[in-house]
Amino acid sequence: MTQIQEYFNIADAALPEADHSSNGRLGKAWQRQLAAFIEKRGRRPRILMTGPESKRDQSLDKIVANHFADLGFDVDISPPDLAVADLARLVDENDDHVVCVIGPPALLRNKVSEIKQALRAAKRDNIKILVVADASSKEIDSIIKAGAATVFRTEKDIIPFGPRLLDLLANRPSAPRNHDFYIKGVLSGNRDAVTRTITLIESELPEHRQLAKHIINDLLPHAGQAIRVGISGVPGVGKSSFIESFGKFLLDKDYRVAVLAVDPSSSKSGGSILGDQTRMLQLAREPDVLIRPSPTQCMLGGVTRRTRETIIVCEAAGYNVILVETVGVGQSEIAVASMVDFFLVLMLAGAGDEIQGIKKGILEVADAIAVNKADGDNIQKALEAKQEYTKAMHLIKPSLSYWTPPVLTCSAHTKSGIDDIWATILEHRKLITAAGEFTAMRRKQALEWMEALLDEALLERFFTNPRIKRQMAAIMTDVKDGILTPSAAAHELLSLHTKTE
Ligand SMILES: Nc1nc2c(ncn2[C@@H]2O[C@H](COP(=O)(O)OP(=O)(O)OP(=O)(O)O)[C@@H](O)[C@H]2O)c(=O)[nH]1
Ligand SMILES: [Mg+2]
Repeated sequence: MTQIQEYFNIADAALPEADHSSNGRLGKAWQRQLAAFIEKRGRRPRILMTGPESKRDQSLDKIVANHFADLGFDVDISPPDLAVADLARLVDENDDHVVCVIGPPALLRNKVSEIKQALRAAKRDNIKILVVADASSKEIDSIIKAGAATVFRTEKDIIPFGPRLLDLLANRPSAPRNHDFYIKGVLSGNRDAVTRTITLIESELPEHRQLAKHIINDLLPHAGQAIRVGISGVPGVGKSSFIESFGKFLLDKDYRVAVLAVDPSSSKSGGSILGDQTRMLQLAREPDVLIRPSPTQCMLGGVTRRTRETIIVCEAAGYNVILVETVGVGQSEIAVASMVDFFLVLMLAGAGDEIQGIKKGILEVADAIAVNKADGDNIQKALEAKQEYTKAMHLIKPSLSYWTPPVLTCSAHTKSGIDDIWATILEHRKLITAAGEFTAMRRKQALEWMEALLDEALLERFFTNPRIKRQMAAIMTDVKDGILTPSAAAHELLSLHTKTE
């Protein structure tokens, strides 16, 4: 499904000779119900996956997460062994609609019952618990008795269950719609108000967007004090593990840390597996840390607006270091680099740039590079990689005359090098401030923010234009059938947009 189809909710089936292989499993009925859900609530259904043990089968987690993403859900994955009380808090903070527990059947009855109690204690007994377990009928009975709404024997049973899932979703009890509730709450650092404001920012409902816009305007004067750090690198380089160690290091220095995860990867159905929290066990428990993975949804360019606004909210709430994790493949890292003060790129030893899939563009925006996993047998290789990257960085013209991005080594596991990285970030801030360029940098970012808002607003105007909405599917079909050339079609759509009724 293309982004445009998704935006207009045009199923492949609506287009003749469509290739159904990509999302053939999703029935039309499900697509309609999902679209109705999104239209009503302003966002996709969001599910929190968890399990009873640290050694839980992570590959099964991934498979199940993918099934839910295929169904159009946004999927959060909790750290393993998270205390149930923290889990109940996470449900609220991520604004999940439902919980899914995966694991060996023998452990599930107790786990489900504990989660049930914790949700009740958190006044969220409206949240239903789904279970995926290869259980016998007897075990299923006991898991249901313990409080599960339904048990899927295998992950394959989830998709056929489809539309009935929507009946199992519960909303967070609604907050007052008044803007004072949010402003006062955020400014006093109230997590409930902070996370609710972020949900408003992520919502596609016009009334939510309107409210969010006013809130952001009023919070802006209270924001801007934090150190904003972007952390990028290819999947598996250790970004989340690094954030876990780095975040802990910052907490020990009495900083309050907000972690935002921007992940542009989304499945064909538009659902996505959100920056998973499995590697942030310690941080997820800390009261002075806020971790918020953000769904990308379908709105083109939306990531930028939402992340910037979320940064403002976190700063106004008193978080003074903001860490933004983004995958270094695609465009998101460039967007993130333009909204942070310091952009750190993590690298692996023993792999050239090409192998790592890192583009030159990402090195151009890096303020420092850190070769991660410099531990055990890998230390020597990491030091060699450090030399290679140092050479490579000399070929790139630095954006600031007084700052040559250094190449460091670190280990998220042993925590070596973490302090050097923080010292580097502080040094950068000191130099850029001394050069009188810090304010200029933030102003430039404000300009880029305005441009991003403009892009988004223009796209939105176009896509929400009723004439375009009416004609889009037919015009797409004509292009597919070769009746209309792509440029004629684009021209026709644009002229529909500018035409006055
Ligand atoms: N030896 C070693 N392994 C590490 C280190 N940091 C991360 N890892 C391992 O690398 C794997 C990937 O770590 P993540 O933190 O999930 O990596 P990520 O970059 O966040 O991955 P994505 O979110 O999928 O893009 C895990 O198995 C980690 O345990 C490190 O410093 N040393
Ligand atoms: Mg990660």
